[in-house]
Amino acid sequence: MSALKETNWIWVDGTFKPWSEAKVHILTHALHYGTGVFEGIRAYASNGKMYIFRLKEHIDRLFRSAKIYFMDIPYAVEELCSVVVELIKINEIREDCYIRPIVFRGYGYIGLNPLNNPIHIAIAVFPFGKYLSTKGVRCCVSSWRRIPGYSLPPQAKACGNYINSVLAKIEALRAGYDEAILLDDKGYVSEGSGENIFIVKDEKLYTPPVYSDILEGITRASVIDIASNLGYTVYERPIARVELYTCDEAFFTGTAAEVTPILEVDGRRIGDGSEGPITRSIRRVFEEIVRGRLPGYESWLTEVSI
Ligand code: PPE
Repeated sequence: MSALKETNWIWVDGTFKPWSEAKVHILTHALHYGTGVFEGIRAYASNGKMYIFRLKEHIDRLFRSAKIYFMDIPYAVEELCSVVVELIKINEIREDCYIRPIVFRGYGYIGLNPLNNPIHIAIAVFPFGKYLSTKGVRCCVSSWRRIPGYSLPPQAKACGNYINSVLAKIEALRAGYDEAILLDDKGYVSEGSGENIFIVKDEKLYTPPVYSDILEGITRASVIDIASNLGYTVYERPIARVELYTCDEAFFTGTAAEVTPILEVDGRRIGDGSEGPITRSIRRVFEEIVRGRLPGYESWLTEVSI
């Protein structure tokens, strides 16, 4: 992820605050114990408008993540969706951007019982370009396993979960790779540090199931629909590590990563080492959809006039 590009306003607990005033206390519970949940959403500039991709689905997931940790969000889904639209407008965003809602336990009590600490909610919006190289990425299988659901539920997009991703990401970068692929506790492929993964074999798609301790990605769900609409069969089933070495194509999906080809895993080239044809066709359709250029997918987009 690139350096932050500042905008004017961040919404905090019901009011729009100047970017530089959106701050927390050092003894904020979430800072010490990871007791927050968040979302990552993209909006795309196209046709003189902004299109927010699957806004309601992301806000719904924020509520599900919060519920797991007994955090009551004192707003309705629709209210938060309206705040996101308003933020794009008042910040006069006219380029591709990223939207980061976060719900977290604040200041008041120290110690592991979070329940007495206030719940805060904030949403920031900022210009955002590519997350991973568009040409594709070289990956390694991480020595760190994906956190198992019996220790931390990976289906909650919780702040604390990401310290697992951070270890894997640092390891991959220091070893000269672009991204890490984490296995689940049984040794099956789980996901990237911040992306879901798909492989292609004999023109069929495979992606790890929820019980491989993945975050149930919204891009993943979208790509399953897109691939099916293109006539491909998609299987959700456990994927063995070596299938990464022998598949015809592989790619990551995620809000930040969008559809990113995987060119190499642990030194083995995937296919001929460049983006595969099925990955390319799915990626192109995805890129048309998010910019409001493909009829039939309007329900995935929230249009904002700018
Ligand atoms: N798995 C993980 C662990 C993950 O963090 C993400 C999103 C996904 C899968 C894909 O989910 P979805 O965005 O709903 O398709 N990661 C977000 C945060 C990345 C970051 O660096 O921060 C994202 O892509 O916005």
